[in-house]
Amino acid sequence: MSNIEQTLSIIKPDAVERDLQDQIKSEFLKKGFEIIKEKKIHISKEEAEKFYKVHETKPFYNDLCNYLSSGPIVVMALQKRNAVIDNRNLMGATNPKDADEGTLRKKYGISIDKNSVHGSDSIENAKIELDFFFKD
Ligand code: IDP
Ligand code: MG
Repeated sequence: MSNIEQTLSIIKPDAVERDLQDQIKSEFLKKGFEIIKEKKIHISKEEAEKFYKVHETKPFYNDLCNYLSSGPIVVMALQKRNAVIDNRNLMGATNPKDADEGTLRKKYGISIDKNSVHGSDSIENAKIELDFFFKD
């Protein structure tokens, strides 16, 4: 099988603040993801604006960037077959209210903005987002 992929996962400030990172990481491992790279960081508002640039025209952009830079986050490169889509499925819908039972956002998310995890939405964006945090 050659469709081994890597995707970017972020454990967002609301989850780090509640000390959920080990629990969330164990959920990834249980589903067969390998955590290839990992770091805990606290990004600036400017970095958050760069990361979320695709959303710059959205009404929630400013709040989103304030939020992602509001506290420490854990960024990870996750690897498995079909990592991008499998991670999106494990995360669940953007709004925890709409997320299916058993998904990370259903279990841990508080609200549409404090939804505990980020995951790349395509193979192409996964490469861009992994480079953003791990290229050095
Ligand atoms: P995703 O994280 O499920 O890929 P996106 O549409 O890419 O969702 O939005 C990025 C992030 O912006 C979401 O995870 C969420 O935290 C926040 N967000 C999305 N839509 C809204 C909204 O309507 N109000 C407030 N925050 C939002
Ligand atoms: Mg997205």
